[in-house]
Amino acid sequence: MEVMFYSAKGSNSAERVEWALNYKQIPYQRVEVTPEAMGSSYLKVNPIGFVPAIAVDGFVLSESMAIIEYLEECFDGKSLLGSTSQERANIRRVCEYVNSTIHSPQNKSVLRFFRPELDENSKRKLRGEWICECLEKLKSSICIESNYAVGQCFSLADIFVASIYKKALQHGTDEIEFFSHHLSYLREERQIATSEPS
Ligand SMILES: N[C@@H](CCC(=O)N[C@@H](CS)C(=O)NCC(=O)O)C(=O)O
Repeated sequence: MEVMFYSAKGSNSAERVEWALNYKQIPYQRVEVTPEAMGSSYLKVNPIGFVPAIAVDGFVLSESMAIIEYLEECFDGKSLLGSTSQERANIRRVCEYVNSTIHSPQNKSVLRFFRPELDENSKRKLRGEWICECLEKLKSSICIESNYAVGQCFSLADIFVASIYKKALQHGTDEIEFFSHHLSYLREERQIATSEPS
């Protein structure tokens, strides 16, 4: 199957999909969407104008969670969604929290809409603080059975949590020991480390 992967520099949601593609060893062609294309030519791919999107043999799909669930169904390779119904539900719980509650409010366009008075530095600071405040609340319900976020295996929950934590650090926040430890743990395992987008 031919997979086109539409991404943009610094996109946290696209990083999740790229990590999943790499981990599952699915070959793909990466298309870099420029800021100019995002509001013009790229709208033919995703009319909402957000990355990521993929096209699999011409079937176009956006939304990182939907994309990764589709990859899980259509491609062989290691599962990222656990092995029992409870594990899958728990993984989706964590991903949903990261995707909806943490990521969405700190999206550039959202802040531009709600807080147009803020300069770029203030927005960056606010974004980092929001991510950290939410991550603090997540701590008590992940990494319970092992150092992985859910259960005893690497999953999509690890990808979502590690990626959003890295975004907080990029915004200049102080490290949170719990999440730095989680990230280091993932990076100790070769297949996970090599699949993490740089
Ligand atoms: N829920 C979407 C979120 C996608 C999203 O927010 N993408 C960001 C980059 S991480 C974007 O394209 N933002 C453009 C903008 O805010 O104008 C997903 O999971 O794919």
